Amino acid sequence: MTIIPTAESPAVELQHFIAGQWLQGNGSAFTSSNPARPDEAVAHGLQAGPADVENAMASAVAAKHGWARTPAHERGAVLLRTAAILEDNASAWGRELAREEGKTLAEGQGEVLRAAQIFRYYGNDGDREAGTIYSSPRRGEKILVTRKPLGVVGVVTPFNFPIAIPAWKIAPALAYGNAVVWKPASTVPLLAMRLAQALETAGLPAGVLGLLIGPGAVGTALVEHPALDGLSFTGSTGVGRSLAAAAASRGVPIQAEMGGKNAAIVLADADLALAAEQVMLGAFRSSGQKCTATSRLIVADAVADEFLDELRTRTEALVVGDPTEHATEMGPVINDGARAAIQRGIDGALAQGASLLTGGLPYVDEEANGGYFVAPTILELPAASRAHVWREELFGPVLSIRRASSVQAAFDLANDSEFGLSAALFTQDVTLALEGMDELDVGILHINSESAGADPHVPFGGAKKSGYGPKEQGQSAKEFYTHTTTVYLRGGQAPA
Ligand code: UN1
Repeated sequence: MTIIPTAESPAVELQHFIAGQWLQGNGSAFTSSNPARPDEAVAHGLQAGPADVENAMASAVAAKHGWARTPAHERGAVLLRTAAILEDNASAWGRELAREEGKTLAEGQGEVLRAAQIFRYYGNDGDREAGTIYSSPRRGEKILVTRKPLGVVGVVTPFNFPIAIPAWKIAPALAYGNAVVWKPASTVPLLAMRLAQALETAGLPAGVLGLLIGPGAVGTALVEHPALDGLSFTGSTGVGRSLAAAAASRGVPIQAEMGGKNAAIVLADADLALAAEQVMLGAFRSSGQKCTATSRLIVADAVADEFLDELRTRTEALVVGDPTEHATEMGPVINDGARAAIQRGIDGALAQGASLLTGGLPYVDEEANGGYFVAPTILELPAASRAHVWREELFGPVLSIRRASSVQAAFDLANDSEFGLSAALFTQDVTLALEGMDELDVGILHINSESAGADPHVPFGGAKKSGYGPKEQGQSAKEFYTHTTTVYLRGGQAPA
């Protein structure tokens, strides 16, 4: 296929970063496109193939020892320079992110700055503790627990945070001395190339980072590679489980962040205006394409009608459109397959008796140029309904509602899911907030704020089937990307 770039935004040539060089791939031809204007190519070229995986792994193996022995402060300096480059380019790269992923300009720029913040956090980690020293039961001895990198880690990342999720895997992996081979989602190659470019410019030695843009087979080849020492994955539950099984069969440590079906719970005493604003942001920011997005709402009977009115009004005021326009508040979803799956979920719920508060129909706009738009949609499910939209992650701007007759019923409904990533609880009563902390089976709980969001210094990850293996970020990242050596240290002379 020949791609003719538009004059305004020429398509970029797909390149992979292997052994410190930018190379064409040896896989099949691929074009990524703007989800708001699918006829506009963003990047095109050859994907990575098996020989590229071999080369990236071989150069990572060759580089890992030198990087592991580089002082943590020097490694940190590379990450701090990367942070500065991300900050300098936040506006331009944020715009590219909006164009290739579909989130808004503000979210795109915010995400590049968030990646910078993550690199800055881990760049400063050389100053933090590097192990523990214990006393020994034996005279003349101390016991030290030191940390060492795993070696070569694979990083497999999704489309929905093209630079922040890679940052929160790659920054700690590098900070703690690992070499990284990274396979981003092939729908967002441009931002992946930008991040690798930033690390290269910041002085990362050749081979310490490999970037392979390609299909799922590249991730499978990574996890099956005999030289791989660890794997960090974020994406769908199905892929996460099969990578986890492959990693386990080889004894390779894995962290897998997978789906969510996150509930917002609005209790009768909540500040309804605050709750409506936060639920709207949690459900529809980034078109609901976050594993932490609010996709279920449980509202106390006593305030349900008033709350839903408020929520509908705010939702209908959202400006949906081309994400590269400043006024836009919600863009498209990533591709046609995603849009079709979301539409099937909505249609299925309606067929099972759900009522539509707003949205639902395929989004039609003269200006939309065939973009993958879905209207922000709110569905109220009949009592006791466990429709597909209630159980399964649709990864789109769809919120399903059920009413609860008591606080306990609300918590039970929130826990009625195989997933347990995050939840948002709205109440002004500290007793009920404490109750929610005990009752809600989630890895992340927001009390009076939306269900999405993460910070680099605290653990991120889910309970139940949302996560597998150690959590991400903060101290958990250090624990995942290193192993410990327990050292029994005595002096070198025989006692007199
Ligand atoms: C956020 O809530 O800001 O894939 C981050 C995801 C999550 C990241 C969420 N791993 O959506």
